[in-house]
Amino acid sequence: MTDLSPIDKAKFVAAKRAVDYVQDGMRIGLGTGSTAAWMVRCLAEKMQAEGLDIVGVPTSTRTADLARELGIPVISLDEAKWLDLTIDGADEFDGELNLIKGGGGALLQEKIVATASDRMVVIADAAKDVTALGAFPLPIEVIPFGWQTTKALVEETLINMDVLGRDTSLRMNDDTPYVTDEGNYIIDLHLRRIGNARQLSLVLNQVPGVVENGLFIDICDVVIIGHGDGRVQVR
Ligand code: ABF
Repeated sequence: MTDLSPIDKAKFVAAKRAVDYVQDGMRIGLGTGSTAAWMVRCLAEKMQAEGLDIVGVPTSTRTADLARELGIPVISLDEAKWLDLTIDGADEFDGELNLIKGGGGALLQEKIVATASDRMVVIADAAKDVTALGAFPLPIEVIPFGWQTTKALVEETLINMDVLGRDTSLRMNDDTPYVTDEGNYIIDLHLRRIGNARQLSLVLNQVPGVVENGLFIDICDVVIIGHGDGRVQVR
């Protein structure tokens, strides 16, 4: 791994440290994103090297494809019923280990899987460490029906919220709306700084048409921070 760029080394070392939490017999939530992809690779290696009897519940079709390709047994969340551990990435994490997730468009399955786990371990490069959430646009998942009305209602809601910015944008995939694994759309909220993430998360999910938001409040138990020089911190 000496030929990795600093950012890839940071992601790799965090991912590798995270699989130390995996024990024989575990049911594991498998996250989405480039850092989580490193974790899936490290997990497959550990499973083979130690002959671990584990199963994975993926948080996206692309993670499911990678896990199967690497020989990790994949089952659905309903088959697993409950998970011992979920390891996933994040776009931002703050001092209380609250997160913004969803840059990869998988926030809904990620939040369901993380919540259905005894423990959630986040793996992230040091650039994701922030004093206040919000510099990264907050993704919300909305149903396609009446999405423009939903977007307008969300913007109205933001007027009374403790945020600096209030612009919103429909996430596009070239010239068509990005569509999630569940067939929904993503609206990104360009808030710049979120004063009260807990309150915002509750309020957003009350807006008709909003399925879920990318604020993970009181869900993450541990953050493993990777640095470009190979250092790892556990918080
Ligand atoms: C996923 O990890 C997403 O929720 C989040 O956007 C992404 C971070 O991606 P990366 O690890 O590629 O920076 O869980």
